[in-house]
Amino acid sequence: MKRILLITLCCVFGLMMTANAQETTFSYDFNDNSFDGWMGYDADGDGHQWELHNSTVSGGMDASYGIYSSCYNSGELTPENYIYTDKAYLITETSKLHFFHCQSDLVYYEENFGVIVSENGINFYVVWSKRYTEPNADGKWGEEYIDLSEFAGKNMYIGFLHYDCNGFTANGIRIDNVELTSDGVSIAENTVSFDVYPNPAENQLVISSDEKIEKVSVVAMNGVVVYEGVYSNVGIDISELNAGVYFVNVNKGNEVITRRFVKK
Ligand SMILES: [Ca+2]
Ligand SMILES: [Ca+2]
Repeated sequence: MKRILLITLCCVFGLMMTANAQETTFSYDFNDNSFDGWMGYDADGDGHQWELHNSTVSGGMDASYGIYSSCYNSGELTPENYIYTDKAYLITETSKLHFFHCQSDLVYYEENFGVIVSENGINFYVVWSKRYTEPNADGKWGEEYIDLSEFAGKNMYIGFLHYDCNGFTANGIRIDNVELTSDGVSIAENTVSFDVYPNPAENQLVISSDEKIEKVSVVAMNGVVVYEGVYSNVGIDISELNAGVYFVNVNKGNEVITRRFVKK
């Protein structure tokens, strides 16, 4: 009964969102401990879904929240857990889904998960999947860029599926810092000679450019502007920022060019 209700809700949502679904990018670090922008579906019906965690074993990659789906919870589970955007995004020829992933246990590591897409928010297709055959080294996260260009011109719901694994050999999968990028919108084209270094950076972020930079801003993944001002050649002091992914925006005429960096 629950399942039927959820699918009906998705239908309504899908129709509502089609009319104004023209956004081409998003980014989520989940550090606000919120599923805003996402929907979940417990297809195996065991009551366990994707959750927000911030513990050292099941939390996000930046010592804060990430999303987590378990294979074990007081007993072995066989998850089929969906999480996906609550609206469809317009996919372009350059659209990529960028994210990080890590197993929650170095012994029970045999997770299987995939990237899913759907045109209607009901029928999802796995466009990429990964089965861990060995754990990521302790503390290291895998990083993926999934090419979505085959869906260019379509509005797609995008998400993750944790499936085809169990609590006898796996414990849970962690995902964090999920972004949909599309060149020319969120990530500038590579022809522009402008870059930031070092990357990752800890204290000082330097911008290299063949033109004088006038105005610069640094934006966190949740959209909050953490620095705005004129740029001096010594760089931007980022020592007070929390660890995570940020974007540097530089104004060039009427254009805003963006680069991404990681704060250690
Ligand atoms: Ca996070
Ligand atoms: Ca489940």
